[in-house]
Amino acid sequence: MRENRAEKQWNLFVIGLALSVHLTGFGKELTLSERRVKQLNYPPISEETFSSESWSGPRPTQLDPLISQDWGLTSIGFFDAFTPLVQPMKAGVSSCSKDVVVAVVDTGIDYTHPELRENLWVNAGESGPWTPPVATNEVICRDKSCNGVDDDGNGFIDDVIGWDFVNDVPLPFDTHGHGSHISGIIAASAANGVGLSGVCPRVRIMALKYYDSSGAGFNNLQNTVKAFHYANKMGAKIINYSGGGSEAAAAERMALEDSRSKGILVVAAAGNDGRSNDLLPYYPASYPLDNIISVASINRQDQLLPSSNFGKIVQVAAPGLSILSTLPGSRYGMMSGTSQATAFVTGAAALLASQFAQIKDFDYRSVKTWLTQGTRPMPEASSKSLVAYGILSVPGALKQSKSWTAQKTAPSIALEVIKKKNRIR
Ligand SMILES: [Ca+2]
Ligand SMILES: [Ca+2]
Repeated sequence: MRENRAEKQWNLFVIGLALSVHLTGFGKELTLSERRVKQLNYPPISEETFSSESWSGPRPTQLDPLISQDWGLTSIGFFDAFTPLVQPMKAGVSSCSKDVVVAVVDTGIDYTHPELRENLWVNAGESGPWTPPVATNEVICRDKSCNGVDDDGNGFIDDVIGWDFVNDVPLPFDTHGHGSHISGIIAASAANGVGLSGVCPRVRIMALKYYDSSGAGFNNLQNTVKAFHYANKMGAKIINYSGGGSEAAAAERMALEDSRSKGILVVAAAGNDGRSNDLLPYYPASYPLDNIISVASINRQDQLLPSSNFGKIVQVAAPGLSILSTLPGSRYGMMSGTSQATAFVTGAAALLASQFAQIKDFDYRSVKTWLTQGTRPMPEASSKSLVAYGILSVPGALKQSKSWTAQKTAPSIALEVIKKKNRIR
């Protein structure tokens, strides 16, 4: 996802250009960011997004019709912990909490997707009614999310669900697909009658767009660092980063050290070069920071994908081949790689984060310990050199977290119902 680190000079020029446009402005009718969002052809965001309770009213629980096609959920033992139709779950397991904020630093998110729009982080300081300081009859936006004012003073105007660092606009719409796919694996809505389910529905995705394949010349690394700082500042507990490169960068490492000082867990892809990260590091996964957990990818048979990086510096492996998840335009599709594996681990980390009595008790060291100690072994004889621990196991991690009473009651019945109803047409 992040190949063009060497283009710094060009990137600085482009960023300089963008900055001068920013300072010049375009006029008064629309705010600059509104105009740029319009130019980018991003869809508007639903007002319901800002009213946190609007999605959570009573509604019938309905089967997620594609859930049985998501082999990754079976692989990680999802159905041992959840009863898909009722969420939650088994005795002693707390359901995924909306207090857990997961920053997805990626290509953005389709914030209109029916599976994702209910699970967006909403910046409280940039949402809610707003009255202009000078009375006016003009038709202007009277919500903090679109008033052109940096209401929370964090340096970003109208950053209500995250930020697009590629285009420097508030709405991080995903024109690529990758970020929506990752977000769906983590938190796609469960039991809503469409699509599938994320590992941890109801947690809040903070969408931070650092990468855009059409945005050639923009510095992915520089945008990554900005996105990490945003996540650090704005209350993320977990950061999902499914990109990287072979060059270490002091600014990136410092941003992740800051994440560490704020108690944030960083889940990072091991990379898709089919090599050992012990011999040739891959960053940010390989920074020697204890708040990073690095993830390799496996197939249905628990074998490491030939494309997956590996090594003792990689902690765990998770499903990464032909993974079904959400795509922009209310669609679904398959993607492969350590990116997808990373998202499964992030979802599991979010579930573990939800087990704390209060989110302020969240402790990345504990979560990392539960994830690694709760793994199941890889089948290969040489598995010891593939990853340091083993394959992600949600029941194993929950058991480690002590709130899990290893009950094995009836998950197979729920699964059978789903299988019968979900025949592919
Ligand atoms: Ca702001
Ligand atoms: Ca605002």
